Amino acid sequence: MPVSESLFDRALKLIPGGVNSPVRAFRSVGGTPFYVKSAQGATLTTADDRELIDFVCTWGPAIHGHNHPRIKAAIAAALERGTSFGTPNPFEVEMAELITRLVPSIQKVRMTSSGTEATMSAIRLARGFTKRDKIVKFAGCYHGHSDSLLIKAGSGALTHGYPDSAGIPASFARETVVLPFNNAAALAAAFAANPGQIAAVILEPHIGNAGFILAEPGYLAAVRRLCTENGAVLIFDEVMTGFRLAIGGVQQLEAIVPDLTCLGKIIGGGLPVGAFGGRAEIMDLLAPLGPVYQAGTLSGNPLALAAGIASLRLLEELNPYARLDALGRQVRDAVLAAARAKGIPVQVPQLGSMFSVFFTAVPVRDCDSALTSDAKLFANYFYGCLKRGVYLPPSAYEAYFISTAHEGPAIDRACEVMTEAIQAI
Ligand code: KE4
Repeated sequence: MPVSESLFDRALKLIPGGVNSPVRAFRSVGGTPFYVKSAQGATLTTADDRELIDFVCTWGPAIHGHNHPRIKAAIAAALERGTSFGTPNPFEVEMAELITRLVPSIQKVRMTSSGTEATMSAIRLARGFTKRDKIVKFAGCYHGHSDSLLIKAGSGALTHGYPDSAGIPASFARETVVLPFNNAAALAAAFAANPGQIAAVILEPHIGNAGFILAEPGYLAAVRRLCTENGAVLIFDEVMTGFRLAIGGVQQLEAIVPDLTCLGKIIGGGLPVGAFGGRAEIMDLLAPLGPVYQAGTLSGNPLALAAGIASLRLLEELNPYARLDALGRQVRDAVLAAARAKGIPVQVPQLGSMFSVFFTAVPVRDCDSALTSDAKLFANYFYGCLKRGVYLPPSAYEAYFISTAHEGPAIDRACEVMTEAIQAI
C-alpha cells in the first residue's frame, strides 16, 4: 500500500476527515490526498517519493518557493535563542516597522497567529470603533472561519458546499449582510437599507477564494467612496494578496486607502502568522490602550516573525513582481491556447503570480458566475495534471500560486503538462 494511503487510513481514525483543514481533503475532486514529506523550491516530494511541481505554494506563503535558504537560515538563527518568550521580542518591532513602511495605510499593526484571527479582530475593532453591529461581506470571499464571516464564504466552505456553516447562531448571521462582488449598486442599496448600522465592509480586493476573481475597474473606488459616505470602516482582507501581487498589496496597485488591512501567509514565511492594522485612531482602541480586547499567546512569535521578516526583506531586495507576472501570463496563455484548440470554454483570470482556471464560457466576475464552472471537468483536469507531475489546488474554487522558484524548467514543464491535461480531457 502506498505510504500516503496508509497515513491517510490512520489519520481518518483520529482526525475529522483525516485532515486539519478541509480544503486539503480532495473531497471535491475525489480520491484521497497525498502526503508531503519535504518541499524545495517549486517542488513537493510526496511520502511515496513522487516529485510534483506545486501551484498551491502552501496556499500563498511560499512566494520564494519552499524552504528558501534565507528563510531557513533566519528561522535557525532565531531558534538558537529559543522558540517563544511570552514577552515582547525585538522581531516584533522590526516586523511592525517593515509592515507600516511597506503598506502606508497601516499606521499601527497588531500581530496574530492566523489570518482568521486577523479578520475576526478587525471586525470586532470596527464594531467597537463605530458602535455599530452589522457588517457587509461578499459572496465567495473567504476571511477565515470566525462566526461573523462564515456566511456565504469561499474556499473550503464553498468547495464542500456549506458556505453557511452550521453552528452559527441566527442572531450572529443576521448581523452579516452578504452582497454580490463587483456590484457597487448592491452596496449602495445595503447602506440605504441599513442607515447608520453598518460597522464595516470587508472584502478580498481581488478574490482568491472562489477561484481568482478580479475587481472590475472602478469597483474598489466605489466601495471606498460608499464606506466613507456612510461612516463604515473599509477592511481590505489582503491575507492572500498582501505582498503577493505587489509589495504594497492590491491597495498599492489600485491606489485605494482602506481603513484597516488584514495580512497573513507571506508575512510568516510559512510559519503561523496573521496581522491586522490601519488608522492609528482605530487601532488605539485595542487593549491595553482601549476597550476592544484582542490577544494571543503566540502573537508575534519570534520564529514566525524571523521567517516573515526574511521573506519580506527578500521581496524588497528582489522586487520579483514583473517576473512573477510574466510567469503567470506564460501559464495563462498556454491554458487558453490548449482550451481553444480543444474547443473547451475556459476563463483564466490572472494577475501577477495568481491565476485560476474556470471551465465555463461565462465571464467570471462574482461567486454566482464562478459557480457556472464545470466542477467535473475541473476534477478531470486536476487529475490529468497530477498524474503528469503538476499539483493544482484540489478545488475549482481556489487561486493557484506561482513562486520565483518556478522560473525556468518548472514553469515550462508545467505549461506542457497543463496543455496535455486539457488535450486529454
Ligand atoms: P488562516 O486562518 O487560514 O491563516 O487565514 C484565513 C484567510 C483569511 N483571508 C483570506 C483572504 C484567506 O485566503 C484566508 C485563508 N486562505 C485559505 C486558502 N484559500 C487557507 C487554506 C485552508 O483553509 O486550509
